[in-house]
Amino acid sequence: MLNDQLLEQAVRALDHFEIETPSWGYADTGTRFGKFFQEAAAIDTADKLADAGHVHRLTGCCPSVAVHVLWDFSDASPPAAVAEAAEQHGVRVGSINPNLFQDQQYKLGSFGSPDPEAREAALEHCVDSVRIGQQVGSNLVSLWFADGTNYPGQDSIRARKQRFEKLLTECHGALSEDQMLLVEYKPFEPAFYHTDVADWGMAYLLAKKAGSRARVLVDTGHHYLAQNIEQIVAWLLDERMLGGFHFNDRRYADDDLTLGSIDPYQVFRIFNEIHAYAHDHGGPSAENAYPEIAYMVDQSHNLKPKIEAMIQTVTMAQELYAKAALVDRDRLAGHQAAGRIVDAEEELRRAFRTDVTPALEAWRKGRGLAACPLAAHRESGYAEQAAKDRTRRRKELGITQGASYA
Ligand code: AOS
Ligand code: ZN
Ligand code: ZN
Ligand code: ZN
Repeated sequence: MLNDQLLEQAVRALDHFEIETPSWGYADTGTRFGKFFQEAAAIDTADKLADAGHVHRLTGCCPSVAVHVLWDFSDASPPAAVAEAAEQHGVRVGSINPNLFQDQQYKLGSFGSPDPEAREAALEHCVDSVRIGQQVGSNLVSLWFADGTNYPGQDSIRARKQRFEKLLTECHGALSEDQMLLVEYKPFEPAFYHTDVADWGMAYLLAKKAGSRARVLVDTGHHYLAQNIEQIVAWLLDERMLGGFHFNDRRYADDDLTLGSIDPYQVFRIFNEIHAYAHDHGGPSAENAYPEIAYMVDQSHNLKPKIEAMIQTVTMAQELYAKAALVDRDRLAGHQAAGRIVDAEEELRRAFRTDVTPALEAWRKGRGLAACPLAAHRESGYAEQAAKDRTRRRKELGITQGASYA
């Protein structure tokens, strides 16, 4: 049950919890087998920012938008214009995501490629991305590498590691003082024999070697099924190397389903580690004890309506974050010290079971927001209007659905 004190505790936790939504989550995406188009899907960067602004207006906790250098910037859409469009829609540009996987020259990899020209192009693109960040006032550059090999013997695993060390350090050297570099790991796909940055340990090592402003990015979908993600989070927190998250859920691997749709308890356990860390570093009311973590969504909704899927994910994240804030840390510590295993686990389960809806509603009310962002979105008619406008614009521009124009 949520008594007044717990309600207050949950509401306070939400105050510092901001979630970045990705520009690519608003456009037509699919799987490698095909795309199913949505009339309301964003056509260009301006549409994506408008949709992100709409999500932020409804949820009150998504003030920034992750952008993709290749998909969101062009001559027609330079950094200054993107930043301005974001501002117009009530959001700001968040993490900058270079694209090191689509160009033909990256067939054998980017930072890890045996081809010096490909490596040079990759580094140049990353340094350009760092500069874009500086131009738009974003302090996060987020790196994900598709690099790896498909067959045993294809390339030297150690040589590739060394190439990564060198280029990441060079990329780090381009950062300004307030910029951070995030290094994301993924066990497989698109490389299927070995992936250069395959797990948190490799990302940790590379980030450490790159420089003092590099951290590890944990994408919740990038683990083998049996892996204990909250342990990874706990270790990275303890080493002060946790830079951020990419939220999504999965039944198998990188399925990019909406957060908590398959296993909400997993997400709760991750948040539990973050609240526990903050508690140990300043007590329950010390808000500045929370480490700086970039909470970002990385999902590709090819069947669910895009904005609805985003709102579901954001509100699910808030719900689970609030629940995890309800764990009684002192009581838990007592159970742990005395070896009361069942009571310790029950402390977590009690928090997980608690219905935090009144806390979410109170938090939203305090900000003049509707109690249920999803219902408010449906009532707004935004998606229907976007479908109409964007269908008309596609006709006028003579472009086919699914194409994305920056
Ligand atoms: C790919 O699997 C990673 O999750 C990336 O973080 C992300 O999907 C990509 O950078 C989007 O372009
Ligand atoms: Zn990701
Ligand atoms: Zn992924
Ligand atoms: Zn994913």
